[in-house]
Amino acid sequence: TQVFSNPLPDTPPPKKSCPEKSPLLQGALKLTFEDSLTLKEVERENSGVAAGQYQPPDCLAQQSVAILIPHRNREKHLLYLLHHLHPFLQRQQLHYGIYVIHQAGEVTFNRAKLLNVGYLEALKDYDWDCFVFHDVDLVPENDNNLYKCDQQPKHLVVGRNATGYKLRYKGYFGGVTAMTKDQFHKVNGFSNTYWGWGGEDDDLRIRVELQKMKIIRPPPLIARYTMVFHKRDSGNEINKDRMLLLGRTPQVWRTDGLNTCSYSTLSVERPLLYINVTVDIGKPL
Ligand code: UD2
Ligand code: MN
Repeated sequence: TQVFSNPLPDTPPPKKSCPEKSPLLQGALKLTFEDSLTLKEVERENSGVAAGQYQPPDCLAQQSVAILIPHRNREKHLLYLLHHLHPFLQRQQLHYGIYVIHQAGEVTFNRAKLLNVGYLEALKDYDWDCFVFHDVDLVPENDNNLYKCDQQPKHLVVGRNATGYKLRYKGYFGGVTAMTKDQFHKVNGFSNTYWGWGGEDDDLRIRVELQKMKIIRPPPLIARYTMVFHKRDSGNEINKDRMLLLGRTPQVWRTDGLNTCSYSTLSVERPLLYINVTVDIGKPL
């Protein structure tokens, strides 16, 4: 008789919290951009990911993080990003989900509105602690650049290859940023009114400052990215109204943002490595 046997042999022991600093981090990484890379290969490399989500196998992640990627017509960039980001986030011992928010149709691109949609849609899946707003073409070069949220909104791109790894200007808040659910909610998200290239990142900075929050950044040697080379996309022409819009932000932020983000979700697909939300976000007024 097995007097000392566990009465519930199938229940795994409760997991301990993951450590403050992951033992898996490697620091500076060697990035590769092979022309021949395929989605099948990236799927094979990431067998621990299911339906776009991952949990560390032996500890409880400190944060649950939704990565939101605005996208249209950049399939190759998405592949490179998935290839690098999955192992990067796994080494950080995060519970994460990767959302690709795909703008349907040919109307002018609207990065900021897509990110609002991503936030709203991701919260339908899970009560994420932290949101990382992520350009599809930026690949992090150092895994000490933690995709976790802090007490203040965080800007993760101090420098990138094309700009000599220097902050482009004081207050720059583009590329990759991390905000908690509450921080993003407090600023009413992004503006929905920036169609085409530029301005939407500065608008978010203004919203953050209006709430007396302060943008923080990791050290420059860590917050480094490679941007895959690209030209300006067609359908994302420079937004000539951006300066005008930026002047109005203090007056309009309460009535332009998450609370007025109207869209129709055309599909939500869950291939292995990401959640693909295809959305009709309408057109400029
Ligand atoms: C800068 C900012 C970016 C944003 C943009 C102005 C950096 C590193 N990035 O990027 O965050 O503020 O200026 O809007 O400073 N996209 C598509 N398909 C398109 C067009 C855009 O997927 O047809 C997405 C994609 O995720 C891309 C992002 O929008 O990375 C920003 O567009 P970009 O890469 O053309 O702009 P860029 O590099 O000047
Ligand atoms: Mn870019």
